Amino acid sequence: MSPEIPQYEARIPMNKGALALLVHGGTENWSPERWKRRFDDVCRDRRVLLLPDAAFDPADVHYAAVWKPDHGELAAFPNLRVIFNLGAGVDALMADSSLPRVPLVRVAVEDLTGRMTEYVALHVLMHHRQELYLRDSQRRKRWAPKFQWPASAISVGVMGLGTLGANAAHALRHLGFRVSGWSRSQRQIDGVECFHGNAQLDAFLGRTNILVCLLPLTPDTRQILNRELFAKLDRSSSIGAPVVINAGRGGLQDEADILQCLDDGTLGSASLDVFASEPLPADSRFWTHPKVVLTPHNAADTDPDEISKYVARQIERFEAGARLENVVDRGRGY
Ligand code: NDP
Ligand code: OXD
Repeated sequence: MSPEIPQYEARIPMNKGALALLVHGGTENWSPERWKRRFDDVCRDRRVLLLPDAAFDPADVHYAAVWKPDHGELAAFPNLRVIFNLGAGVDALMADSSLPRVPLVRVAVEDLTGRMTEYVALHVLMHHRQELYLRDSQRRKRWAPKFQWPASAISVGVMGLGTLGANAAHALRHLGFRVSGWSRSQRQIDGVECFHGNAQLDAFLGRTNILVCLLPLTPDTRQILNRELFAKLDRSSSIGAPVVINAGRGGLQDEADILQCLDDGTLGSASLDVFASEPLPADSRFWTHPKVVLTPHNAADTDPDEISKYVARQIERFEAGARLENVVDRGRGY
């Protein structure tokens, strides 16, 4: 946590400040009414205000649970104590220069972590087991098996060894892959070769055949997935041209570079869950590119049941004087 943001002491006695819900998503999972029902269930002795419709006094709001609120929306609450982001990534909030200087808590729960690990395992295995080739063969009614190498012949490199990356790295290790990881600060994970910082990035890339990106989007990581980086990946394994899997944020990738690198063979294939512009525009080449496996930003869905309980528990702890968990360090941006 950056020094200028106080880790508030609970003030006792404390009246039950209201919880404002600001959810702008649009997809089924982000239905504001669904979130409101969940929060009503788990915050029974507290007013849960679904904005923008609720009639309320902004001064009553002590907590806000949000997903992609409009810039300036949170600044309207003079007595706000904690902001709870309803997802793991806080890049949308960090882009709001009027964001109140109160603790910002992000999601880090087993449910979300497990879902992301499923996505990573699925997509690493898909490329490793040559599924693009096999599905194409099936469509063409072509019985043409190819040599299949073992997992131990492939090095998977995970960029970002936080809550999600570390868990995915463990699972890949159990599947038999050689696994390495890259983070900002030094990490130690059993069975995973850990690299950190810009000085060790090239060494990490040079031993990676399948690159999995689970970084947060910050000024330091924007467009880090670009041609220069792809050219440093190892092409000498059985899989041949390296593979990129990005489930972090679209802003982490240079999309023109990815398309060109797939076309000229710098990359063999890619799985992309996130894009610079979402929903992905209908005229994007990613939709139909034969080397791309595309998913609509649902690698790890946020489950309203789990996350509303997580937020309610954190509020209880906070009001009992305990420290909040998973507070974003605004200096680092994640
Ligand atoms: P964490 O904050 O737990 O981990 C982030 C990791 O990235 C840390 O290991 C951190 O290093 C590393 N990192 C950050 N900046 C740098 C840098 N400049 N250089 C090297 N390493 C860096 O995040 P989570 O694992 O919980 O989530 C990661 C991201 O996944 C989220 O920010 C979000 O964007 C995305 N996400 C996507 C979802 C989807 O459905 N597609 C769902 C959920 C999340 P260090 O360990 O040293 O701090
Ligand atoms: C998240 C997401 O950040 O769903 O949690 O993208």
